[in-house]
Amino acid sequence: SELRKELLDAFTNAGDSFLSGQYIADLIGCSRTAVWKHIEELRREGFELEAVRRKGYRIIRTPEKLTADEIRLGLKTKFIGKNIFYEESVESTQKIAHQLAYENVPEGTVVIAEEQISGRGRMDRKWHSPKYTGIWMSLILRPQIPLTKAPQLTLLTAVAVVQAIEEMTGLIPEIKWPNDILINGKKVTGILTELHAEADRIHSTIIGIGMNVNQKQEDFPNELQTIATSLFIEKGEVITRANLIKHIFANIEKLYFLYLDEGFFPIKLLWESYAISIGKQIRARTLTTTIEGKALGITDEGVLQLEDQHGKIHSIYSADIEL
Ligand code: BTX
Repeated sequence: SELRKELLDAFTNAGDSFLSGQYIADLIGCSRTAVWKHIEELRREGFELEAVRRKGYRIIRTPEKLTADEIRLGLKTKFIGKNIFYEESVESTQKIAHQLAYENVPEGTVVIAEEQISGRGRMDRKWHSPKYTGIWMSLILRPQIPLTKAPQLTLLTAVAVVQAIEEMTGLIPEIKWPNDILINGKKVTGILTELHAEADRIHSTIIGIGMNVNQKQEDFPNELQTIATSLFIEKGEVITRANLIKHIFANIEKLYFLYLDEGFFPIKLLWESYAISIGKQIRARTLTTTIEGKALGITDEGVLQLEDQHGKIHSIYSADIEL
């Protein structure tokens, strides 16, 4: 907003000096309480502010941005992330990536936003994507594979993300089939794979990755309090998002080349080594029905196999899993 811009300009001009609450209030024409609210909002977005009685406020640190330059520096991939579209605020990075995919941008193009106003999950569910604290991005890939194999890319991406988290934090996340990445039982990342196809050929896959990085517990809305977590909450340290993204890109590319050369089998083995549901009693809610049984594993295609109490084996292509 305009007020926000004025406020940030004032802090910029002040440099290392403090701005008093009254000064700010006069400047932007609002009450002291409103000033305090603006300051709190800046904090939520990752600004670090020092507040000293009778002196006022000053900015000590601005939030880390995810601009293309930030990510390109030191990026060692051949094609993933070489072409980056960076936005401050978007409805959904998926939407933009779909548009770009139609325009035939090069494979490996990524759309990244600091904030999504209507980030989405599967089946039109919402994905909470607050400013500066997470990684909200969509990657365009164009593998020459039949449509039925597209879900394998979700599993491949999950492995790449888990390994990136491990490399950056030492935390070891678990994967809940098909697309949830959990730490201590709470969701830290969601993956959404969407497609453009012609007949039975994939034109583009758009892989959306939503990752909670530096949120504090109170940054999550009520309905996510018990089910969501961030790397900051689990590790107790602020994580540099740009570095994490570089790890994710490198890992996806490595696994993708492996996948194109040797097929899904090596990916499947890696995926199973991180999966929590395998061998356990689970409940799978599909669009039409709910099946309970033991998760036997995934097929070479990436389809979940569930054995019910009568010994019948069900192939689950898409569902929500309860452990
Ligand atoms: P999903 O359908 O498996 O999960 C959605 C559910 O997860 C929601 O209904 C809610 O309960 C929970 N949830 C919502 N936001 C969060 C969050 N920040 N952390 C943890 N849990 C949450 C998962 O769908 C796939 C999400 C993909 C998101 C990426 S972000 C970049 C790209 N753009 C976009 O609009 N979506 C993708």
